[in-house]
Amino acid sequence: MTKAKRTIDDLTIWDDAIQMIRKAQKEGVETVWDRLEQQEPHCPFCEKGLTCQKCVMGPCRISEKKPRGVCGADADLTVARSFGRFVAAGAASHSDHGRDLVETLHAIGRGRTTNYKILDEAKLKRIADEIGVESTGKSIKELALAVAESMIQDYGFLHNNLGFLSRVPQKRKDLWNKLGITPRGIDRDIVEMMHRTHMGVDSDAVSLCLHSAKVCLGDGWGGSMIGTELSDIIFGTPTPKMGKVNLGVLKTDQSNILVHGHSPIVSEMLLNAVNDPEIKKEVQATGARGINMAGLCCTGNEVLMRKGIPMAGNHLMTELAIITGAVELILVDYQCIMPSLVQVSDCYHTKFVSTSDKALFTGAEHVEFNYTNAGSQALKVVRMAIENFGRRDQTKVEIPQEPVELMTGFSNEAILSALGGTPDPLIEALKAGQVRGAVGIVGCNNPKLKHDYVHTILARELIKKDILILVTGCATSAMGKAGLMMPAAANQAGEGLKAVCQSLGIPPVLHVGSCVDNARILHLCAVLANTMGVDIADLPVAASAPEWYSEKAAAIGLYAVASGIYTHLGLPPNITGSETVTNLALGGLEDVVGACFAVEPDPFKAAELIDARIRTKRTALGLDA
Ligand code: MSK
Repeated sequence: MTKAKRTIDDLTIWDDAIQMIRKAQKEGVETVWDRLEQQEPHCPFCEKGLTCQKCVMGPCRISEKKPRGVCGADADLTVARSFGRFVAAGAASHSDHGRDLVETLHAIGRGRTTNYKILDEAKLKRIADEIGVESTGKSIKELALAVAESMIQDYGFLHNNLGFLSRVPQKRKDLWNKLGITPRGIDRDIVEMMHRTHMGVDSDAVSLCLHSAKVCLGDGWGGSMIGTELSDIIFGTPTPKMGKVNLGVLKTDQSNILVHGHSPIVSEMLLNAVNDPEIKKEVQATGARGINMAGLCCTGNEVLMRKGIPMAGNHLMTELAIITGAVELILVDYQCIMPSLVQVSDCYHTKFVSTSDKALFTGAEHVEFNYTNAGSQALKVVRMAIENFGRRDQTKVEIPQEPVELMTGFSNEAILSALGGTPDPLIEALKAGQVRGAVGIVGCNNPKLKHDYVHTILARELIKKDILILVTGCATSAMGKAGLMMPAAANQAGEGLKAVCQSLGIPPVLHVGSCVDNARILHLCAVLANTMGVDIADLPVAASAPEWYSEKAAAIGLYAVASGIYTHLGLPPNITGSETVTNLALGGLEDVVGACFAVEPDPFKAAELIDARIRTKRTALGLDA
C-alpha cells in the first residue's frame, strides 16, 4: 500500500519550522524531508538488519527462502554483527570526541598551548582523586598532565580498567565481571568489535550482543564521561542560567554566526573571538549592529550550558536556520552535520566553514583548529562572518517569531548544590513520593517522526505523573521551545513535583547538557544508588530516546540498559530480522543486566510504560507499599 504524502503540518509541531519549510519550497531549496520522501520506501531487508555487505562473496540478503548468506551466517548472526558495528561506530564517535579533550588537557599540562587553560581547578583535583591520580605536591599543570596520561591509558590496553569505574556501584561491577562485559579499554573494545564482526570470527549472536554492551559501557563510563568531565575542567562547570531558543534568536541587524556539531573546543574559542574588543570595533564598520553567535545541536548545548549562548535549534532545524537567509557563517566541528548544509548554504550568502581534519565537507571552506592555533583561527573565522554581512540579501531574510526563554546549566554539581550539597533531599523526595522517579529524555530528531512531537508530549505526560525529567542533546531544544525548561512549567507538573520545583525555583525539565553529557545522568544515578546502598537497576529511573536516529544514540541506549536503566526508544534499530536479538533487546536483557529496551512511537503509551516501570521499582524498594 502506498503511504499517504505528508503535509507540512505532519512534519513538525513548530511554527518557526513550518514557516521555513514553506520558504524552502518557495525558493526551491531541498530539505531533509524532501530527501526522505525520495528515499521511501526503504529496503525491507535493510530495515530488518537482514543485509550483509561485509565481504565480496556477497552482498547477501537473508530471507525465509535463502536463510543463510554465502558464508553461512543466518539471520541472528547477520543482525548481531551489523548491530555490533552500528554501536561501535557510535561509541567511537563519542570517545574520539572525548580523546580530543584529553589531547587538549595533555597540551595544557605540557605547556604546549596558550589557547586553552584550566578553568575549574577544584574539579580537576576532584576528578584526579576519583580516578586514582595523586594530586599532593603537584602544580595544576602537573596534575593536568597526570590526569591526561591516566585517561590516555583508559583508551589503550595497558591497565585494563577505566578510571571512572570507581563511580559504579559494587553490585553492578560484580554483575559486569560475571558477564565478562566490564569495559577494559575504550579503543580496545571498539577495535575488538571490528575484529569480532569480520567474517569467520565471533559467530554467536548472543556473544556479539554481550560484546556490544561492553563497547557501549566503555563509551558511557569512559569516552563520554571523559568528554564531559574534561570539558568542565577546561571550560568551566555549568551553573544555572537563563538562555533562549528557536530561530528567533537570529538577528536581522547583526552578523549571525552559527556553531554546530559537538565539541566545545572550537565554539569556546569562537566565543572568545566574538567578544574581542578589536572585533567589536571592526564589526561597526560593516553596518551590522554586532555579532550574534547562536548554537545548533550539541555544540549549541555545550555553549548554552556553560555560557548561556542562545540555541537556534536541534537536528531538524539545522537546514532551516540557514534558510532564514540571515546566517553569515556556519562553523562546524563534527557529528550530526548534514552534508546537505553545504548545498543549502550555497543557496544563500552563508559561508560554511569546517574546522576538524577528521570532518571535511566537499564544497566547504576549511579552517583547521588545533590547540596551537585555535585563538587566531577563531579571529579569522569571525572576520569572515563580519565581512560576509555585506553580501546578505535582505530581501531573502525571514526570521520567524520571538525566541522562547529557558533555564539551563544543571550539571550534577549544580543539582547537588541546589539540594544543599548532598543527594539526601532528592532521596527524601523520592521516598516521600513527591518526586516519583526520574527519566533522562535524550537524543536526536528523525524525519520519519513528526519533529519534536514525541519529545514534548512524553515530557508533559511524565511530569504530570511527578516524574522529573533530565534532558540532553536535541531533545533540549524541543523542551525549551515548549516552555518546559522554565520554573513556571512546574504548574504543569503533578502536585509533588510542582512543590519540589517551586521550593527550589527550578523547572521540572532540567537541562544537563549535550550527548556526551548523558554521562552526567549515569553519574547521578550512581551517586543515588551508592547513597541508598542499592544497584542502579533498583532505582525508579528510566531513559528515553524518543526521536533518535544515530549510531551514537544506539550506543547511549545500550550503555543505559547495560547500566541497569530501562530505556524507551521511539523507533526500533534495524534488528527486527532476528528473533534472538529482538527478544533479547525487548525482554531477555532484563534477566541478564536488570533492564531492557521498550519500543513505542506513541508518547502517551510510552509514558504509561515508563510510569509502570517506575511504579514497579518504587514498590520493590518499599516506597509505595
Ligand atoms: S546532536 S546525536 S542529533 S542528539 Fe548530539 Fe542531536 Fe542526536 Fe546529534
